[in-house]
Formats: sequence, C-alpha cells, structure tokens
Amino acid sequence: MRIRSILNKLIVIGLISITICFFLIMRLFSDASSTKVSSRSLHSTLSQPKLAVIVPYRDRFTELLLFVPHLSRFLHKQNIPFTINVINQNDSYRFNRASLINAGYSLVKDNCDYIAIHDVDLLPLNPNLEYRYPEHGPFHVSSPNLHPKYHYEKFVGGILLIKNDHFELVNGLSNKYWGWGLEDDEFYLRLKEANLQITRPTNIATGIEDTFLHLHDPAVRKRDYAKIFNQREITRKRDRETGLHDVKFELTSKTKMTIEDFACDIYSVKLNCDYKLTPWCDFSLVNKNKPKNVKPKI
Ligand SMILES: [Mn+2]
Repeated sequence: MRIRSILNKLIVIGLISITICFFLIMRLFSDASSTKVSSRSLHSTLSQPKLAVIVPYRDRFTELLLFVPHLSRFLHKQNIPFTINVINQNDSYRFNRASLINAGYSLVKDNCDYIAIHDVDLLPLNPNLEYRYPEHGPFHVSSPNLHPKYHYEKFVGGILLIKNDHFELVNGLSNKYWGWGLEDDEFYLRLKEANLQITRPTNIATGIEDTFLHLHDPAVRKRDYAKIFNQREITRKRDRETGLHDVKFELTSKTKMTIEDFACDIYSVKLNCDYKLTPWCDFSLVNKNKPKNVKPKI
C-alpha cells in the first residue's frame, strides 16, 4: 500500500514536472522566435545600402530650412537609410560645386554605399521618384523632361544618385570649375567615357511644373556667371587631370544641426586653389589687374 501511494505521488510529481517543462520549453521557443523576428527586421535595415545625400552649399539658409525636413520625410517614406551632409564652402574663393562634392564624398564615403548629389533648391514632390541604390549605373532623378528649368538631353545636374564604386571609377568631378555652371556637363562626359549607363525615372505622371519644387529665383539669388582669365576656353574641354583623387580642402568644422527634428551634418570646408592651374578661382586677382577707374576731369 505504502509503495503504491509513493508510486502515485511520484507519478503526480512526474506529470507536474513534465507539464512545467513543457511550458518552459514553449516559452523558450516563443522567445527565440520573437528574437528571431526582431533581429531579422533589424538585419534588413542594416543590410540595406546606405545613402549619403551630399549638398554643395553656400549662403542658402532659407532653402536649407525647407530642404532638410522635406527630403527627410520623403526618404523616410521610401524606407531608405540616409544621412544629409551639407558641404559648406567656407573660404573666399568663387563657388566650386564640383570640388565640394568631391570633398563631401571623401568625408562620408566610409559610412555609405551610394550618394545623392543634391541641389539644395530642388525638392522632389512626386513620391514615385525613387532614391534606391543605383546598382547598375547612375540614376538621374531630376531628368531633363521633369526638371523645371534644364531640358537638354545631356543634363545630369540637380539630383543624381551614384554608387561609391562608380563615383571613384570616374574620379569624381573636375576641380577646375569655379563660378557657376558647366561642371555637371563635364561630369556627364566622365560617365559616358566610363561606359556607365545613366537611367532616369519612368512612369512619372507629373511634368516639369509639378514633379519638383524649384526654390530658384534669379532676382533673389544672383549667380556668378563671370568667365575670367582663360576660364571659358579651359572649362569647355574634358578634364582628365583633376578630380576626387586630388581635391584639396581643409575641414574647419563639423556641426550637427536639427531642423524640425530632422538631423543633418554641416561640414564647413576651405577649398584649396592651385593658382597656376585655375587662376579664375579668385576674383581679387582680376581686380588687381584691372586698370583703376580714371577720375573724371573737372
Ligand atoms: Mn536651381
């Protein structure tokens, strides 16, 4: 009798233990599977190619205040991991968009897989404009048939996505362009010569009026169209000398700024000008050579 009651107790204890073990194992499994799910979703964002938006910049604060929140919201909707990097030219030379892009790239390249060369005054409006990783070749978001102002076929300015490998392959942009314009046309030739296929958005139902918002008022923003020394002649030619590998600059500060809760990094850089190669970088040189105003005879 005693043995039987001991056996019964043992069976009850055994059953309870088995039940507890069963629940513990179930619990462990459910924990493991939920950990798996969260690590998988984390992994998917971590493994996604990272975008660094590079914004060549000087004296456009009003535009920047709109740009950073607008583009951040736009890219969040596309679920793209990105940073916004404003490359502020902090020297007394003429504006050099191309060298700022080269400098910006060398500052951010270790933290991204591709860049968006992005004008600060051009805001994408149509949500179908994609900023995905341009695996096979540069993707020109602001194509000539959509850009509010520039409509020639070889135009690659405004907004261009290019992966790190391709940007390095073409040696970035020429550093010879001080003042406004033409650097993007020379960049087009670099892409062509490297046999890179430039693609552009398709299936966009909007047009030149409503695909982008262009904060571009020539009356408010005067542009530096001057051509001094032999600048016109030199900058019409393909540049096979200068580019990403020889851009010289000094990083004077890096500031994190938040606009409406959206972060950007402001890199202030002082560019370096080789006066022998590009004397047109500096207006003060031309003024020194100019004949002094002759005072009118009274
Ligand atoms: Mn513009």
